[in-house]
Amino acid sequence: MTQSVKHVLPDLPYGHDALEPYIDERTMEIHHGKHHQAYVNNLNNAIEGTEMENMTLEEIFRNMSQYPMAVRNNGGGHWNHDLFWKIMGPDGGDKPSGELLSAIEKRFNSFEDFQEAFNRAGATRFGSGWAWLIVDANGELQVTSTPNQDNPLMDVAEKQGTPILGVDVWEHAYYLKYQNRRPEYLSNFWKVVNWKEVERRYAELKK
Ligand code: MN3
Repeated sequence: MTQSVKHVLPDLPYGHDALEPYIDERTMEIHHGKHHQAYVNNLNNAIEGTEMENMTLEEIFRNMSQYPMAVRNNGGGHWNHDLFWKIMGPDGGDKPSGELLSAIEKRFNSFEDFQEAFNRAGATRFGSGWAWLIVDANGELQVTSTPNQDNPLMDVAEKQGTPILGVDVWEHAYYLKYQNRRPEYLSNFWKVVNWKEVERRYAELKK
């Protein structure tokens, strides 16, 4: 029998104040320490004593429609935030380079047009959710968004693929600093994107 592994809250790869002034310290403390921790706890409770204890989240997501809503919401919540912390950083901003930049320019015409499409996906996602840059099954870049804590790895997603960049547009991600100004939060998000990590994920998928 395989040993079941509890999911754990990953450490933030930087300090809570590292993304100031674009994302404020208090928001990061609550978002990581309270919201993400709750997804992890609720996920562990939801999979306890089931076959899902011995599966990776990616394996569960592939057949998400067959598993309970609590696992979809909290497993998605855990995976999505884990990605989110890693694709941001204090040395972020600017643009990607190399193959990822070429692929973005080929697919979206220019880096600025890509940013516009991504911001639009985030701004027009009604209620809570995420905007994504994904690599689809054909290796093509796509911009998409999902509701709640869904993500494009799930079989329930409209557009499927592997996210290499994502932004949380739940109000808890920006309300303390930006109140209802989601577009301003989205435009400042670019100042903290860790493109090195996004490029690494892209290269991994293109192997
Ligand atoms: Mn969140």
